[in-house]
Amino acid sequence: MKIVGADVIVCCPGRNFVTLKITTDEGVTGLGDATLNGRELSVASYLKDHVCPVLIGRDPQRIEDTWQYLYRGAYWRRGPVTMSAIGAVDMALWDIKGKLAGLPVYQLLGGASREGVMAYSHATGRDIPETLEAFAEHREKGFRAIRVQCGVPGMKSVYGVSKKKGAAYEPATKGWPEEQSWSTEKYLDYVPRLFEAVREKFGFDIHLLHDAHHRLSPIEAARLGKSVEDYRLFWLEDLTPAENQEAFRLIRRHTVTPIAVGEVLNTIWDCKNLIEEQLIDYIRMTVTHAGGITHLKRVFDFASLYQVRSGSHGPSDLSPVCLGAALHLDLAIPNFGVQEYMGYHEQTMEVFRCAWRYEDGFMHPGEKPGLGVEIDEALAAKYPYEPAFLPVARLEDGTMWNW
Ligand code: CS2
Ligand code: MG
Repeated sequence: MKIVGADVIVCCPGRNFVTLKITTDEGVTGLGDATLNGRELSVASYLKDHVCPVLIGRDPQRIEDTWQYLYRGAYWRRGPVTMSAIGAVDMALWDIKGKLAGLPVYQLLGGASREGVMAYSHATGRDIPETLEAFAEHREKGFRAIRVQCGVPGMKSVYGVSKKKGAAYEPATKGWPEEQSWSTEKYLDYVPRLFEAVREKFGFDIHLLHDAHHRLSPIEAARLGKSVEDYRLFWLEDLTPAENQEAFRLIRRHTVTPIAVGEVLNTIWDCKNLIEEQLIDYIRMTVTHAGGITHLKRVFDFASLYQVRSGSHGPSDLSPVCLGAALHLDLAIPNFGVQEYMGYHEQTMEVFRCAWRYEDGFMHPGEKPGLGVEIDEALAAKYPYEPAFLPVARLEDGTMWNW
């Protein structure tokens, strides 16, 4: 069997997505997500100009060999662009493998290890009352795990909070990077009150998550983790930038609040110390940005040795193909933790037809052979790419900060 086609589909049904479609000489096709928010065209070019040409003629069944060929063969290693391109190829080849076997991919990964995949959604508000309202709505939808993010008095905008009440949160803005101002002091003084209000109103039955989005120093992260221990969070995410994995030793010394890291990481090397020193409790890497199912399963298997569980990134800026692939992994691995599920724009769900489903707090990839997601290419063509950038953040004195 040979690969005869590898096409990159860039479209914008509600937001930009990059999808790779691989076609075999027997007419079997596979899809992979290659979306990197704010840098979509970089991955599209990496695929079109450097990867797709060398896929033609290869045996699509040789998934591991293709992964090693693309990882070692590039010479230049790691990074979100390279690993997203490899991730898309890997997803598409697993999709083909499943279709050839007539099995959903999770069956090829060892079968189901649970009945369903617990999902968490996003409850956001411009203030605490609005966030509590959103929390109640998500509880009504059956979510057993809900992330809370809310505006902070004295700050014009805060990560994770949409500008209009009830509007879906989309960080990327068309045209030019939005400059946002950040005050750690205002944030640290305020956010514990958010968790206190949620626990006071809704109790402790629902898992409570929060994303600090790389904003704190290690000692500030330790202080936050310690100050919210009574609210028993499921996790605090991205407390501090994780390039320096040792920074988490300091945080770990001061708090028992569980820690999640990883959505901006893309190889096992980026999280090896975090896992083997048990500095984190959940690894957030995602199928697209972490080199596909083949590599992410390697990361999760390594993490299982240290009782670190998965918590894959699943925002609306990763395509339904990525979510489908994530759900196959989530269902099969022994150390599953939780799956992020923000939901998608209506136009997105018209272009991508999915076998995966959400029901009463849990998700399932479905039983269709392969990944179970298809793309309507004619409809996708009606939504051309629209340049969009993620915001940048500055401290109130103008110092560049981590968005
Ligand atoms: C966030 C993401 O979902 C999350 O945990 O960190 O929404 C992140 O901000 C976006 O994926 C960036 O494109
Ligand atoms: Mg995050």
